[in-house]
Amino acid sequence: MTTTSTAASTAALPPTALTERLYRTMSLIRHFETTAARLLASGELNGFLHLSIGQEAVAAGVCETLGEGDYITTTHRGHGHCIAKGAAVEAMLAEIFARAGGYCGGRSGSMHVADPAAGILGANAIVGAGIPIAVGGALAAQVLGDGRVAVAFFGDGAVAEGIFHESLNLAALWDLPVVFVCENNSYAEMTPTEVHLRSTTVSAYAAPHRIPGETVDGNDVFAVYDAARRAIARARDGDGPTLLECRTYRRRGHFEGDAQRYRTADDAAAWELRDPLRLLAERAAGDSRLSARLSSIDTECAQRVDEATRWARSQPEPGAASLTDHVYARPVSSDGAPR
Ligand SMILES: Cc1ncc(C[n+]2csc(CCOP(=O)(O)OP(=O)(O)O)c2C)c(N)n1
Repeated sequence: MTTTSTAASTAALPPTALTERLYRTMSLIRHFETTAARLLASGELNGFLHLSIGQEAVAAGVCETLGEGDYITTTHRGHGHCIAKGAAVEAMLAEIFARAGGYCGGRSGSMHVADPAAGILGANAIVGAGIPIAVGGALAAQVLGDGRVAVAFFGDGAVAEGIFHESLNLAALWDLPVVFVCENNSYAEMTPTEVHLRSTTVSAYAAPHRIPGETVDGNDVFAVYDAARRAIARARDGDGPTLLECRTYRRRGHFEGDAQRYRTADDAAAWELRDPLRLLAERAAGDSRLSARLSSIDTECAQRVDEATRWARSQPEPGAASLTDHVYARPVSSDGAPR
């Protein structure tokens, strides 16, 4: 059973507290990523940055339906998913500053953040590789009967990987409590989705596994939230996995520095009008109190990221003495003693 709903919702706004929470999550992600981009451009940060600017509704809408103990896995473009799942922007920034106070002690950079305490089983730069880890989390939850569910976030590029299909097969066969969330941002690196996939929807891949598949407007945070809520409830009730495709658009390059010759100015302009924060703010425009709240939430998020940046910058580097910490294979001398 595959369904598609792409029209932006025109219904009345959901309760104010939910609207404000969803907006706050999206705004925090947006400020985090625009700040990271600025720091990279100024030369203060090193390494690669893959931003999800324009895609925040997927992270916010899905993670709003999860509890603290639930699991997620994500990709090289995972800042938003981690923040929405509860990662602190302070330790995230310290991580990409390569400081000891970061989530992985400054070793992971932007692409491999993990925080098992918050259920973040890891970002992963190998395309598709997070998907079976979420299936493993779901299997553990089923065996332990602890009521947790797992969400695998991945891009359309991962759908061309064998591991995506193996993971769906196993999860469907064993009715595992996992939701597969394809954040289809219209490109895999420089390749448009329609150039690397024959199917016109990713959700169609649910049918052979006899699980529900749904395509939603990934820029409408309420549409994402509603679909995710149904899928998570199904997983938690023991009814097995769902494949959810959220159609969205990557507004920045594949990585910061990408020349982006593969997109047209018209496409970029059209999607700018459908920016998820903008869409939500426009829907709130008729309610002056709510509009004012959203603006102050925006200011609070900007301030929090500014403070987090100052804190992260002040953290020490890991230090040479910790070089072999967390390294499992160590060099040994000819007599077997550690060197
Ligand atoms: C197994 C594997 N193959 C190729 C790559 C190189 N690569 C990095 S990102 C990427 C595209 C990923 O596209 P998608 O899954 O749609 O995610 P997006 O970047 O759009 O978020 C590719 C091919 C990789 N990291 N891992």
